[in-house]
Amino acid sequence: MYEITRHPVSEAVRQRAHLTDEDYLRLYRQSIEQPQQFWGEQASAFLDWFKPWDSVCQGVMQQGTATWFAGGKLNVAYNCIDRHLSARAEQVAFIWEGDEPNESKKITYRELHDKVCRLANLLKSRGINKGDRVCIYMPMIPEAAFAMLACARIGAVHSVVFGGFSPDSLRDRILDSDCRAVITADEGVRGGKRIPLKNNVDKALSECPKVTTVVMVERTGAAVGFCEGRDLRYASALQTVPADCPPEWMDAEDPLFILYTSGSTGKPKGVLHTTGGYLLQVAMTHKYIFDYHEGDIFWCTADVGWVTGHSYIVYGPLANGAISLIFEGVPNYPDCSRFWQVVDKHQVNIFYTAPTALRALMREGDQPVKKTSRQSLRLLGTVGEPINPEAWEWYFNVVGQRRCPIVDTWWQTETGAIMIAPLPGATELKPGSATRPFFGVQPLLLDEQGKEIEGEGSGVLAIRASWPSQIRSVFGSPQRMLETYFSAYPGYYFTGDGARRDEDGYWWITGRIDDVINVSGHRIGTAEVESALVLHEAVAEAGVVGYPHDIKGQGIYAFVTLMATVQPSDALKKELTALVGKEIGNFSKPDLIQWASALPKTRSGKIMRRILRKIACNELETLGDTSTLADPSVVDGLIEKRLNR
Ligand code: 6R9
Repeated sequence: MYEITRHPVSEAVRQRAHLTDEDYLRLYRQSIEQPQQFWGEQASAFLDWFKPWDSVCQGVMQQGTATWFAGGKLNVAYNCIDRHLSARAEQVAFIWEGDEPNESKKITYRELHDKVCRLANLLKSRGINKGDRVCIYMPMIPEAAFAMLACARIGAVHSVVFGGFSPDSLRDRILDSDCRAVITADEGVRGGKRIPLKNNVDKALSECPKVTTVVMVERTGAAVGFCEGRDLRYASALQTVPADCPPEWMDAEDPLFILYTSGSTGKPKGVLHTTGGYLLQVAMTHKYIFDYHEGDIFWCTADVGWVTGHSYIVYGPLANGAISLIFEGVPNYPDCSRFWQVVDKHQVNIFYTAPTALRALMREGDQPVKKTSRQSLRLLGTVGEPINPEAWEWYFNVVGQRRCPIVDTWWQTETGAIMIAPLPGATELKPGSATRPFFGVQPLLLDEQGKEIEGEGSGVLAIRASWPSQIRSVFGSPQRMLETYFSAYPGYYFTGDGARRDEDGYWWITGRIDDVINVSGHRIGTAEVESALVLHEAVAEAGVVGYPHDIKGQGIYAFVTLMATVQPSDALKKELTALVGKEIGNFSKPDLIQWASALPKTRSGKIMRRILRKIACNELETLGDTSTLADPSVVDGLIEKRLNR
């Protein structure tokens, strides 16, 4: 067992922080005991409203009817841009650092306003109106954020699809949310490689007849297909529309965006977020958890294709008038000093990344870090998966020079904003623990029967009551939201994560307990990978599970049964790996493929993933009861040929 060292709040951090421990305890109590008053006050303090709300919070979470600030009118782009213009028109909103170290630029709030208004007008001129869906498939360039804000300005609902997704995945998402327009780039650039985004869009759109507009940013100038009448070149098209675009006043409960995420069953779900509650919670968590102060330079390394990029590159920081850094590249290009060189170059104060990146960099030793200064850093954050205490201590000691508190932030696409995390000026840190709940968040532990576990213990992590930025629906299927999140443990929101609460009431998230694998912070449903594998004519059946991986957190382990007439070969393994890449995206390719003469099944024919998981994790002592299997001898064969020992 790794000895956990406690890290008390240092005097310097406490002095500067917005909130002390007394503040936290007082405000947390108020947020639970008088939520209407608490959130009403916060909503007035953090956001500008065109019209006040009728009620702060109404409805019943577990029936899918919770609303926040209903009747209130506001606009997200107005709150993120226009209202800052009087005081900070010339202040930088975004710093962009390109893939190559010699490429960067700054965008002021005034420029941001101009770009967003023009793009909004361009979308309107193409018949995109309030409530219409727009797909954004972009590399990490400022135009990705402009596109999101332009949609928000006119009340269009954006659906950002991560640029690593394949044409087929892109097509499925465009069709599921019935998008009318796509905003993309000719190519993306990442780690010195090109990503053919426009070609992917063209492939996807061959089966999406309702998309009548494609706006293409020219990132590299590559020769790509161009469909007259449908496609527009971003830079020249923006010149044809006016720079003035009044914001559409939205109800607090009008949709803001859809973001697809993987679950244990079925195809990815379009998680729907709305306007007022979402913006409030991302703004508040950004200010208090990252202890953001005026003028601080904030860098979240996530991609805007994931929820972390939505909430902490774009919406949270801009709602607070912050300076937010957008990075196009990767941690190890041109070399593994890049993150820290960017920190020095732009004098970053707050840095937020994923444990998988830290583990990969840690393996390269301290030298690439130590050759940089990092004196500007004041606070560090992590998100996406559990952080092991060793990586935490390395982050703290080497990267942060023992000066910077680390905020380990637990949350999900469905929660919209951070739910469990320390407040830097208030919370004593324990490496590996996300510590305590944010205001208004009531986590609890349940046992397998759904009974609440009091005090110390381990179980299923659930949430008791609604919070402002919670998921409102699964796009197109409100019923699916109820089934996925509110039926497993009636009365509560079910997170899909396991957790432990320690003697101090601190929360330790132990990872997914459902059939979701977390690979380098990317959520992947085992069912999605299995569906991709069985598309191959040589494959009879596939069972996919996660196993511990030193760098990625979890790797993907596929057990594959071939058709009787097919001979296994390494060439076939390569084909299967490529097929998954093509069907979903390269980030979901299996790390290990084991040929299986058969899969362990119950007598009713269900694959026993529990047993596959034990074999993949090399945990043979705890294999459990195999007597209920249709053919228990199958297991011995799989154990004998297992690939992870
Ligand atoms: C924000 C984001 C959500 C899943 C979540 C959990 C894991 C996220 C974590 C963490 C331990 C943390 N997760 N943050 N596990 N400690 N600080 O990542 O959203 O992509 O939807 O993933 O990620 O398993 O359920 P999303």
